[in-house]
Amino acid sequence: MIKRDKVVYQIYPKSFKDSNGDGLGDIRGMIEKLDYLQDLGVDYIWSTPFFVSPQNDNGYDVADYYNIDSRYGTMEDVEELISEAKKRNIGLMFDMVFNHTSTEHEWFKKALAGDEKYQNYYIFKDGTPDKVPTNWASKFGGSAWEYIPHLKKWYLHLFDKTQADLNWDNPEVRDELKKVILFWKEKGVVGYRFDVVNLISKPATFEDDDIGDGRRFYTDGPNVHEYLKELVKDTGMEDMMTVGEMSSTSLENCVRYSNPDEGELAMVFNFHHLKVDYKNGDKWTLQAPDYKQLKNLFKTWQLGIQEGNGLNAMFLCNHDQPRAISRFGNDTKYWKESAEMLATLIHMMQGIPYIYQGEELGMTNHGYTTIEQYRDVESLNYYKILMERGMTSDEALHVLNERSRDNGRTPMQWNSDTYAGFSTVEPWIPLPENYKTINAESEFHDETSIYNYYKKLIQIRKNHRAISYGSISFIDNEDDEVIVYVRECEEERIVVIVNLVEDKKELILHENLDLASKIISNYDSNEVNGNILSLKPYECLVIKTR
Ligand code: TEU
Repeated sequence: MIKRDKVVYQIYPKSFKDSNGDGLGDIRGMIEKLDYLQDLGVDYIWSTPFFVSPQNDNGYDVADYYNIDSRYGTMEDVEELISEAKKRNIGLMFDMVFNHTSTEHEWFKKALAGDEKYQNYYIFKDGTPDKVPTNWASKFGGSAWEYIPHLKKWYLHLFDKTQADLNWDNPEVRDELKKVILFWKEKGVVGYRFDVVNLISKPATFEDDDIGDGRRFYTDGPNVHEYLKELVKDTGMEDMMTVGEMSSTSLENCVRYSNPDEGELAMVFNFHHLKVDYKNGDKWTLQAPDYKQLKNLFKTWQLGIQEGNGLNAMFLCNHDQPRAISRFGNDTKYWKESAEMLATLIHMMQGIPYIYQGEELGMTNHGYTTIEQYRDVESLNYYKILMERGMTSDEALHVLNERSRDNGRTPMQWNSDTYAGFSTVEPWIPLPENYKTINAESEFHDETSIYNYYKKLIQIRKNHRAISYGSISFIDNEDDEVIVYVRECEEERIVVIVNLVEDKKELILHENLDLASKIISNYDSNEVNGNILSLKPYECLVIKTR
């Protein structure tokens, strides 16, 4: 059973710390910063992949699951990272990209060479270049199929064409992937994040999608639960720290994925709350965040997962998302208040909180102004697609500035030195200008910093059973932009009040709150007059009532 007083820190190695002066983050850089993470108080590190890869998708295009890409370091470095982290009571979770491999993987190369055994490791369809098997779209733009003339076959790639989808219906594929899990388990890895794992089970027949982009056919597919149960059982992962990235999933499926009685995963990431600023559900059509929808989604998923005895992985940032403070807060006028409000919202809810590197510092979006600054394959594809749809370059760059995954991939801001202390040379991706003021060194010893606020939140989770193990219920109020929820266990009851926006609010209280029992707030003083709580911009308040 997963201990629920734990917190996970996500590292994107390429942007975390460069130890050898090549402008790329690496594993030795991660080792250098373990003391920082120990001070923050996190219990696990989820590292995104550093396996052998051509880096078309920064490592999510794996060419060898058993070896370390030399850009990041060596196997000895990884073994040292695992052992040094363990000395600091930090467990390592590795990122398993099992929906697809790189087309540079030896399996795919053998398939291209005509080896039918390995062609059945992937999803190939006989055909002619003029007739694509289905009209499905790649999530990175364009068709989800690529034609191989010398084989007279198409292969499926839900992401980039250099990321070929694996055929999970083939037991040989499932056995290969179990061996990968066992290899890293033997090395001391204590958990796994499974990349888009709810996409692994494809339909028996492939047909056009006349109402969508094809995702309804392969998302939470026909055998996904069976395959997950088999993978977990055959590798003994039942009690490990496992989390599934569930793309476009449903609450019902997430209960099944994460209810311990099902024998699948320990917890799930869902993304519905990170689409409230997608107009008509389209990532590349901007709209202001719909806070009413955000509030309702958190309530629905918190209560639904609780009802089903599942477990949410709670997060607002990761390597695929813009920085939450720029997206949902105010990263200038209310930089500190909004960063701390968003952190409180997430960390006081039911589930396991995930901190993405730099989030604890209040790192913001990049503010790029030219396409040459971008690196992400998805962003570069959509720059072209948006202009093909009729946008000017400036209009497309404005959309990228809001939506690009590169917003979360700028180098970690360690100090105000040149290159932010991330590297001694120009990093692989440009830094935002604000690293001179937003950095770990300027916050580490400042008791009032965002960094030290995160430290307090992590300790609150460990010191208050109502937060780690308590139930959750929501107190409805008439304001769509104020969330009030209650965390409760036998020993204590804690009320969490969050003003999601910059407007001041007057909240009618349904009970007396004794500010002397305040646990934390992002403001030094809070104003209660009778049964009215006056909320300042982005004000949050966590208060014990029993
Ligand atoms: O992401 C899945 C995915 O769909 C994300 O790319 C995200 O939902 C999308 O960019 C939103 O537009 C996982 C990894 O986290 C991501 O980094 C990989 O690029 C992707 O899978 C393919 O492995």
